Amino acid sequence: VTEKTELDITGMTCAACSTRIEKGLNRIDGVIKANVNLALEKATIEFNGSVLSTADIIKKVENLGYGAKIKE
Ligand code: 9UX
Repeated sequence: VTEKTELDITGMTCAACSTRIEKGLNRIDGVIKANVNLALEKATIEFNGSVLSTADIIKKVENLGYGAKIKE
């Protein structure tokens, strides 16, 4: 099942930050497409919901050193 989630990202201060997060997320099994917008401090992720959850994605972002929460 393809799911889509939008996250608010904190802690990004330069363009390489957003690239790091994008690459880190795109490397994970089950992530179909991750896009990180530095200016909007937002990440959009398409993923296979039977492989991983939004919580797993948030953990990955946190492990990379940034903050993430589900966009309200
Ligand atoms: Mo830029 Mo971000 O030098 O973790 S890559 S601040």
